Amino acid sequence: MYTQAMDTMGKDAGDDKKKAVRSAEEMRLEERFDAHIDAGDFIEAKDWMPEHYRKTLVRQISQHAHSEIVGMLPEGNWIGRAPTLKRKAILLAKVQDEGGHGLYLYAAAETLGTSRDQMVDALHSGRAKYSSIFNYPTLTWADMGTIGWLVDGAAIMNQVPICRCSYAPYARAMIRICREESFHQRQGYEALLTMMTHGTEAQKAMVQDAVNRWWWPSVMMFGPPDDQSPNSAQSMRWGIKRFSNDELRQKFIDATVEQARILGVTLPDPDLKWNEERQAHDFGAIDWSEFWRVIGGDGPCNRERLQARVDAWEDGAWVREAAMAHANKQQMKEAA
Ligand code: FAQ
Repeated sequence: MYTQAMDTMGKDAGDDKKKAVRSAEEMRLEERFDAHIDAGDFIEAKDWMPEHYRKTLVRQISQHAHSEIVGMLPEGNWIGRAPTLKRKAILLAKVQDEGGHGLYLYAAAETLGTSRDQMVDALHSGRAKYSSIFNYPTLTWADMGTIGWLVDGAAIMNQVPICRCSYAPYARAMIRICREESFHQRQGYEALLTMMTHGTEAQKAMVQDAVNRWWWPSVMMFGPPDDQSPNSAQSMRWGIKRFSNDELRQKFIDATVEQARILGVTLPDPDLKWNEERQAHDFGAIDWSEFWRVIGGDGPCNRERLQARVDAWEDGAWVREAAMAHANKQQMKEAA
């Protein structure tokens, strides 16, 4: 990419004169880049961008892609046990969508000059993160509805603003992803509503239990509090993030309280109450030690999730080899 070409030039150049010229040029490019950001313009893959902007995007987009791919696992666990054909078809479609989202996002990250193999390697070796939420187990069928309602609900709240992210390939990918996430959220809510309105007492209790287990991890999905979020200020300055972690968390909680009331479930937070002055809900203390432990690799299912991804990669080696052999054969045929 252009940015990398410039770096190479810098390393090869060696003499001070060339370095000074380069840095003046770089300052000019950076000023122009900042002006584009200030004007709300989109940045395309071929445009000049500061190295830190590129790295920040690769970090966020690849983590986002990994989250979609790892996020298929907790739900995949229930495809074979869905209670009806209709629910099974919906869950299959949802999990397939997530695979597709991962692919759009890997492709968006590739436009920044990082290969899919590099990103997958970073995931498999534990260097890359993925969303904390997918390190929790799915214990009952009600978890499927609750993931749709709360996890996809939180994902939409976070991701709709990314449709206006300053990096155009990411923003474009997010538009389609958000449309599909919206279906995901609705199907989850509808599945829970069915159980809460027509279900047995045991089914209603199963829904409440799932909500109790998923509520706090969903609230944590938005990331650490703003004063402990090292990336937020710069990402907001660059228009990668449009709202801070705490702002989005608050919006999610405010939107979800009414949905919980209609559903007839209790959110497991005794301190959750409307604050007239703030025109927002107050909520209880979040256990940030749990969040840091989970993203540090020690959540309930971290090892299992990573192992499942590594196994899938290794088991799929023959498919990649066969595809390469086929492509080579086609190429040789064409050449002949
Ligand atoms: N989990 O400075 P910040 C989905 C890390 S997709 C793990 O605030 P930033 C669809 C963060 O990376 C869900 N790590 O970071 C679906 C950083 O570490 P690093 C994924 C987290 O980037 C639904 C450190 O903490 N969505 O759900 C988390 O400015 C159902 C400090 O944090 C996205 O990825 C976390 N929750 O803000 C699929 C959306 N939070 O990288 C299946 C795009 C923070 O310096 C079923 N990403 N960290 O080593 C974002 O919006 C941002 O990256 C944030 C974090 C908001 C997640």
